[in-house]
Amino acid sequence: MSIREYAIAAIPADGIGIEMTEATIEVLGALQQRFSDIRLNFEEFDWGSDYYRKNGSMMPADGLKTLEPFDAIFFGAVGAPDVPDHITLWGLRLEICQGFDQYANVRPARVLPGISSPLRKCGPGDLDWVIIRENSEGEYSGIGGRTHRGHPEEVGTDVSVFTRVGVTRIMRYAFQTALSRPRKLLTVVTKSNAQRHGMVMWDEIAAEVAEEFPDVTWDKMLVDAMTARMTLNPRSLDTMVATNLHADILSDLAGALAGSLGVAPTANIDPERRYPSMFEPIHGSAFDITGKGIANPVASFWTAVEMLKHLGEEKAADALMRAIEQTTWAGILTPDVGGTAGTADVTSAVISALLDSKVQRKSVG
Ligand code: GGG
Repeated sequence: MSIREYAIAAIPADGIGIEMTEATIEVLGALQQRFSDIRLNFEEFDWGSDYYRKNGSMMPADGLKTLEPFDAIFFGAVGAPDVPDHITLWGLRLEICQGFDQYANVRPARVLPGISSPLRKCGPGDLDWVIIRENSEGEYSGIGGRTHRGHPEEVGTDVSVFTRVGVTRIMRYAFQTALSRPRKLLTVVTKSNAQRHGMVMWDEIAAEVAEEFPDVTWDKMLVDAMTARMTLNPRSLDTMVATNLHADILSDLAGALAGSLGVAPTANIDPERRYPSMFEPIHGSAFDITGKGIANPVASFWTAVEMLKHLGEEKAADALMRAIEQTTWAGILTPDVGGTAGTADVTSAVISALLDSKVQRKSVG
């Protein structure tokens, strides 16, 4: 039997990110018992807010160089009550996403079996979306500044930068994603009524790229109207593409409508595979519940599914997703999705489902 080995850099970082990453590595250990031809070699890095308090930066200056040889990066969460959010975000997560040009941020959202959406009459199958977030520019270009600090005439600017290269490549990725899904449906989200330069360019580039994908049905929405459509008519949507900021906001809404941010995964992808891609749950560090043993590990486990798919391990990815669905379907749920189970209960249940081949054969939902 030939063994496929992968080097994975784990960066648990802050708050519940640490507990979630630990639980995920445990589950991936069980996965390797079941799929003995896969070996995931984790190396853990202690970067994050604690590292910042000791060293004055969220990661070492040569952090990207250290990460570059890995096959993938598994990330927990960033954010700490005593460190400004822009320092934690820019110093670690964005440093990696932008440094490795992970320009496609893929955010699936689905109502899992056994989990209730806050929307009336919205069960599994009624909300099954993929949000593609442009992940390298736009509102997160980092360009801007402040002047006359503390004076009445103080000015603060954040400049959104949209490039033809950046928009075209994310648009192609989004059309490709839509094409790969059964409904072949894409909604392009902008705010081109108010933002009359970069967003109008988005609309134009969407129309150009659409010509390359005649089998994809697509439409356009303004981001404000999109929030209403997601809430009132979830079945009308499938794949969506939006700017860095718009998609960040829409995907929090998507996670909540699917039951909880505790079940929402994400993948920061370099589609050209020049650099390692990074996988993380959408949720942040959740300091209010850190250390209480009640955080929902499903987002992190589903994130591992996305990582396995990216590594080409489709069979293992499917097996893990089925084990997660078997667990939610059985009602083993943390409090954020209406249950009384703890992180450890959900973790053990997913491991049992993974290792029980009878469960694997049963279809769920
Ligand atoms: N695991 C995701 C995470 O830690 N996110 C922290 C955060 O503040 N993200 C904001 C953003 O990516 O725009």
